[in-house]
Amino acid sequence: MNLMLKLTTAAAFAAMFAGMASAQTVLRSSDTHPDGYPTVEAVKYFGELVKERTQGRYSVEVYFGAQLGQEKDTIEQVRSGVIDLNRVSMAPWNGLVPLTKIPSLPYLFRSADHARKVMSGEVGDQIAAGFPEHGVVVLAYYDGGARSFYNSKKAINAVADMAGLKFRVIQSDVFVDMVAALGATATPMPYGEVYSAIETGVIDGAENNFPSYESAKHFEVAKNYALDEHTIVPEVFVMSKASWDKLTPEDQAIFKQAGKDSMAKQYELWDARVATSRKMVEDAGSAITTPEKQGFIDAMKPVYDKYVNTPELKDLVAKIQAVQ
Ligand code: GTR
Repeated sequence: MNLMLKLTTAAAFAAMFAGMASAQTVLRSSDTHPDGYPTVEAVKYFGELVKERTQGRYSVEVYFGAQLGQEKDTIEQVRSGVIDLNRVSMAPWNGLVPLTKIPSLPYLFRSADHARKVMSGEVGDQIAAGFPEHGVVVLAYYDGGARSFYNSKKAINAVADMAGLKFRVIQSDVFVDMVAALGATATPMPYGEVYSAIETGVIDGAENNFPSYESAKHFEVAKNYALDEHTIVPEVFVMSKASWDKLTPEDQAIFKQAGKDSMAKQYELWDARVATSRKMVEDAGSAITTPEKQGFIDAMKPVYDKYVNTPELKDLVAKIQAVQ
């Protein structure tokens, strides 16, 4: 090799390594769900967009399957900046960000479409505005699907059948009160403990959408699934404010846009997964009932009286209901 060529090669390598050194900030993101679950895949897609649009300066590593802990713990981690990103349900934020209680209310959204429209519009922005003071910035809302009750004891055909049953709920007062209003008992508990709690009879069942009921294998221990569809709680994808504040305004815009773009992707994956999960649990022997819904809706009045208790909150509920 002649000297000139040697020098150019060395310079090229030096530039490459310098580039690599400054290139990648790998952001860590948590999710309770297993690999392949629509929320996990949507965040991976977000990561690809960010990587492409920042020319490789940022990338995202998704720690799925609760590798970094249960939701409540990972919420603390993202708030304090220990992790950069987190995809969780909106319900465990209910105790911190007051407005998140509203989309967690039973029978508020008429359909998945209604929830998607509301959350991607003005109401979604209004709710997102309450997060930064708790250490995070909202990048996206995803579809959390309709949640329904399932149990190991009996088929539920009407509200009266709920009496005396003990259900695990997500760690939120709204959920505890909702179950109490239905005549059952609520036990708040982390998601990862539900399977064995049902198996050992500590609780009779839980409530969730088809993809969670299927992927967490709860269908193996609680075969009676009642399609009461009491809530459609949005999922929320947040970034630690500590990590967000390190981004340039240009990069912040890239992250925001990538979050928005990942929403449509999640919706598409979600719809497909609801259908395959439902089929899977039916094939595995779950008995799905469609209980009389009006009874469930009527029973929720005390929950609305308790949580929609100011003119502002009443306005927000009315605004959500008015979205077509
Ligand atoms: C799922 C949701 C999770 C988690 C879980 C739960 O539907 O996607 O983020 O909140 O429910 O019930 O804990």
